[in-house]
Amino acid sequence: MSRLNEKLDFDAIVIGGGFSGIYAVHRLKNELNLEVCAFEKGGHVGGTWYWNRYPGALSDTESFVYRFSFDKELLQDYSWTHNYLKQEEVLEYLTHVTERFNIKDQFRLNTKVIKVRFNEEEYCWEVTTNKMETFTARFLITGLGLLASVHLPDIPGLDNFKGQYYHTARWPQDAEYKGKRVGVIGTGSTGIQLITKIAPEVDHLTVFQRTAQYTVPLGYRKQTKEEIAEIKENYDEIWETVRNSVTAFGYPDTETSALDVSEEERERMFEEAWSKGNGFRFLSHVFNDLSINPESNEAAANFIKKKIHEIVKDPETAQKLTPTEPFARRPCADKGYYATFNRENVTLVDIKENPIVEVTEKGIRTAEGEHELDVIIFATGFDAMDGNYKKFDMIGRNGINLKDKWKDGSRSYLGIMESDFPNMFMSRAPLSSFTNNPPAIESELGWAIDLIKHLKDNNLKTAEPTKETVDDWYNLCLETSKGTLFHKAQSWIYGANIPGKPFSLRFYMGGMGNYNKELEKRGFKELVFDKVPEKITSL
Ligand code: FAD
Ligand code: NA7
Repeated sequence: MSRLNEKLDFDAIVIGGGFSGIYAVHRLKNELNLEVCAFEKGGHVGGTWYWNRYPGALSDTESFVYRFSFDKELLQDYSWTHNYLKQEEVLEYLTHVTERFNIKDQFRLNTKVIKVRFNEEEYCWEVTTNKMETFTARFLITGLGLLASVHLPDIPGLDNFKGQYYHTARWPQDAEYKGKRVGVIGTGSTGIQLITKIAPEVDHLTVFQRTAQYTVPLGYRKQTKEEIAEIKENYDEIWETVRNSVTAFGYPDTETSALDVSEEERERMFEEAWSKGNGFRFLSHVFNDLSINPESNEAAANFIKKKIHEIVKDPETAQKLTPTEPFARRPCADKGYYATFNRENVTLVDIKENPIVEVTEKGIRTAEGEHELDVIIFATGFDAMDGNYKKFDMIGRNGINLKDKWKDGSRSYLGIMESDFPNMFMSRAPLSSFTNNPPAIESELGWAIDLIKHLKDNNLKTAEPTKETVDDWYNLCLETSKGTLFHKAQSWIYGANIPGKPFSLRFYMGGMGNYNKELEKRGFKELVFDKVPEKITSL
């Protein structure tokens, strides 16, 4: 392996050991032959699937496309048993990938990056870790995670609680909750999985719900060997569909609007989607306009509301579980969430009507009284997309700190680069595509790694977008999001879940197919190469 610049410690430094970090290290090391080092603050690779070990943690992308597509043999050799993957199965898969492609040793675990700085004189990144070591590299790849910066709400009195409390994304292996009085705060995708799983295992479960959720059945089931063999035979076609579709979930797109069909036919199609399962299929692949046309959206929302009232026996509980927002968050899917509220040992507390006042020694006190608990579980989500980018100093040209640059809303070029941050390539960052993640990671980092190859082959030192191209990308993202209803829901997609966070667009909503077309159309022609630092030009 020959180094690009002998003065530097590495050719490339990668931060993060999830899907993104693993993909980046593999391609940089094994295809570009670069010397690579990766830092991961966790004790194992896996990212999301290392941290989120809560009971019931499961992918809601189907198994056949919640994986890398870059290696045909890997696709054929590695298998699965059910149509969705449990947390430990994704973790095993990612561990296998690092071993199979001989990249395990590149990851320095339990090592947190606490500062990065672009050195304009040496055209390199300096990366400092919590071990107070600083390393240099020409390229920096940040796979810090889009849903990885934990959000633990600031509820008064938490320190006084005599029981245990856990956040789902920091779930300890020895967590004790079985047979206990458990309170869960949060009913997003995670809360829905957790609540359904633990309700039969605990003495009593109190669910503190702020916003009622739409969720459809997941349709979790075992897949036969024949079904899996058929998928494997057709993988080329499947990935073609994935890369050209809206959601990249492996389902074909549809041209039919919910308003193109009669009411009876619409109900029949919703019913069919309900029985097949999957939130993304329900939202985006039965009709093409549920997330853009208020009337179509309302038809879908009403269908789910009707289901809630059919499933939940107590009308008051059913009413509390009925959403009032449009059906416009990241869709949830479940294994019997609404029916869980028919259990004798489950209580629903609507904290919009009856707010949490404080955590006491014994439990949670709401405006209407105290709920005694042994365990409190926070399923309260993440400071999504840019949370981890603001946790440490990331210094680009002229001392510009990324958190200052992003203080009114985060920006990027293609979801991958930012002006003033040459040779820094982000994965799943603000203004990347709102899709199934592994194919998006392969698209974004695929483009970035091709660019690194281009720099290497042409003896170029740096590439970066201008502020104008970053603004253009933001404007295109705004344009593509205009029709959608996602801004009508107070979710992490716009940053509404974090107090004080600017409400702003954080995704390219044009779909995977169009995103890939943008990458192809633009290539590298909008970038500036080997920009001379301002200090030198002004001499
Ligand atoms: P992550 O897997 O989040 O990895 C980022 C890593 O960076 C982390 O391990 C973190 O420790 C590390 N890191 C961050 N900052 C630093 C630092 N300063 N120094 C060192 N290390 C650092 N997506 C789907 O498409 N389908 C699904 O079904 C799905 N299910 C999900 C279920 C849950 C419970 C959650 C939380 C997310 C889910 N997601 C799903 C989103 C999921 O995050 C992505 O699919 C994918 O795993 C992201 O991979 P990543 O490598 O980009 O980020
Ligand atoms: P989400 O979807 O952000 O859900 C978090 C939940 O926690 C949601 O119900 C929130 O209510 C609730 N929440 C957040 N803060 C508070 C406070 N302060 N008080 C009460 N309730 C609160 O996170 P998830 O982990 O479920 O899912 C995130 C993604 O990760 C998901 O899309 C999957 O891909 C995995 P709110 O709705 O904001 O009123």
